[in-house]
Amino acid sequence: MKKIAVFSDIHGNYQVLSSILDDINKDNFMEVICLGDVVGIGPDSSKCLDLIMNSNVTMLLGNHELYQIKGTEIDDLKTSFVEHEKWVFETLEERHLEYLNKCKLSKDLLINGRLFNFCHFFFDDTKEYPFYPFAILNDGDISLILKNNPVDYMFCGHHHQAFQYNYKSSLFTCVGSSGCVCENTTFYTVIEIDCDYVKIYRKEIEYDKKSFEKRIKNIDYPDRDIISKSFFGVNIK
Ligand SMILES: [Mn+2]
Repeated sequence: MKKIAVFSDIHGNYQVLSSILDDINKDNFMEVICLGDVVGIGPDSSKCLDLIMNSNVTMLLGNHELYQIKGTEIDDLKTSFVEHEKWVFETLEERHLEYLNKCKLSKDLLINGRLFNFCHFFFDDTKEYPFYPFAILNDGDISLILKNNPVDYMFCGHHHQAFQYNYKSSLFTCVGSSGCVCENTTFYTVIEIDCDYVKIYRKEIEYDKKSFEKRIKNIDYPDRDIISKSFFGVNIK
């Protein structure tokens, strides 16, 4: 039996990322894949990227990484979001940008005759600007994408709420955001692959929410108060 671990949308939550990687390291995974959006929103983009860079995680790019290496002009962002992304950029070092420039948009794995595709959100390496701006897609859009990319299993992030969707014989799984969580637990997705079955489930783990709260209360950055409440359930005042 082969096992793959997948997580997405850490969004600067260092405490979540370190808990996930600690838990993953206790087990035996053939591959660990991060579906992007490690940076932005939360307080610790730079620390999170360092942790990813020093692990054996396959890092795929999300829109928030693309804003950093290609510029926010690639999307249709509100002015306040642009200010936020500028602040993220200021926290990054040259080594982070060099690393991100080498990361890919998607990854295919053929295991036991089944084709698995991983990407942040329907990104396509063959197109320069795939699916910009990053609109929320409806079921019809997802069907069309699966029709044009006939894989057995597709895993994405981007939407912070996890969901699954079937199109013909393809199963689409949005793993959801591991970093933007309001409780003191987070999760990652485990894929078990054997000759006669594929099992997909979520592993819930605890994380140090207290330290995260302390951190976000002690740093100021564009949109922090509203982000803190809506993405992490932390009231600043
Ligand atoms: Mn995203």
